[in-house]
Amino acid sequence: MKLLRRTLLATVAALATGALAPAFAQDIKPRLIRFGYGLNEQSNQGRATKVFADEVDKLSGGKMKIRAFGAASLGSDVQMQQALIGGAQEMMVGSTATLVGITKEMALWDTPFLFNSAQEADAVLDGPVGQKVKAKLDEKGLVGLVYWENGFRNLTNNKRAVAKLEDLDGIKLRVMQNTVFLDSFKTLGANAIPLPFSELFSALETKAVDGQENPFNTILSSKFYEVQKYLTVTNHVYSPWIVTVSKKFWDGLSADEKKVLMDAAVKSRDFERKDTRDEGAKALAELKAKGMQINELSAAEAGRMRDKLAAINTSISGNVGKELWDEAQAELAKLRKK
Ligand code: KDG
Repeated sequence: MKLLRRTLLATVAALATGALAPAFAQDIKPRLIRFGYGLNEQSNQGRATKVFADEVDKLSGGKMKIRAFGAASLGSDVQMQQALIGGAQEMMVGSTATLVGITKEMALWDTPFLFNSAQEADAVLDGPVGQKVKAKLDEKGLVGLVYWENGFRNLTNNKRAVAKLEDLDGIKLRVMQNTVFLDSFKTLGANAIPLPFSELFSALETKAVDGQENPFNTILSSKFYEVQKYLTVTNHVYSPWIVTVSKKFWDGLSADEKKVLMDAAVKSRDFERKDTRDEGAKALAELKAKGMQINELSAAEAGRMRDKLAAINTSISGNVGKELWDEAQAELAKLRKK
C-alpha cells in the first residue's frame, strides 16, 4: 500500500512540475468545425465542401478539422443561419437568397437576368460590390468568406412544356424562401409556393407542387428528373451560394486560424466554380438521357419575361439601396464595354 501511495504522489508531483507535460501537450484535440450544407454529398456542393475540409486540415497541420454535414442534416439554410448566429454551429454554405431576411442587400443577387454569364458573376461577386454585400453580414452575427456558384436557374414542372409565359399560369411552382422569387413568379402567373430545399423532392413526388426552378446540376444531383417531366431552359437568374462562419466562433479564432479558413475557402471557391461548370456542361445531356422533355424558352419569350419582371428590379433597387444598385449596374456596364 505504501508503494502505491508513493507512486501516486510521485506521479502527481511529476504532472505538477510538467515532467509528464510533453505527452499531454501532444494530445491537444483539434478544433472541430461543423460545416452544414443542403445538397447531397455527390453534388457540386458536397464535392467542394470536401475540398474545403481537406485544405483546412492541410493548412492547419491537423489542428483544425471540418466535420461536414450534407443533405440538410443540420437543418435548412434558414435554420443553419440561425444556428450560426447563435453560435450553436460554426459554418455552412447556402443560398444568398435565403439570407435576404437577415441582410436585405443579398437581394441584389436575386435580380432576374442580372448576369449574362458566369464570368460577369465572378467579376461582380468577387469585386467591390460583392465584398460590400458580404460585409453587411457582420452586423448580423455572420462572416461571409467566399461565394460559390449554384448557377443559372431553369424551370421544371409536370404539367406542360413552358414555351410562352402564359404556360406558367396556375402552375404550383416551388420557390426559395425569398420575397423576390415569390413576387417574380407570381408576376409571371405561377402559383408560387416557398419551401425549404430539404422539402422539395417530397413536395414534387407527392404533387404538393407541380414544379420548381434550379440549376441543371441540382436537378441532376437531387434526382428531380425522377419526379419532373418537363425542363425549360430559361436561365432566368444566376444564383450564388455563400460560405459563412458564425461571428461568435470567428471572433474567438487566432489570426492564423482565420487565415487557414480564408485561404481554404478561396481554394474551395475556385474548385467549386470549375467543377460546377464542368458538370453543368454535361448535365443537360444527362437529363435528356434520363427522359426529361427539354425545350428552350425563345429569345422573344425571354424578352417578355424580362419586361414583365422590370417592376421587380425597381423594388430590389429600393430594398438594397440605390447606391449599391447603381454601383452594380456600373460595374456590369464596364465589364460589357470590354
Ligand atoms: O443548400 C441548398 C440551398 O442552398 C438551396 O438554396 C439551393 O437553390 C437552392 C434552392 O432552390 O433552394
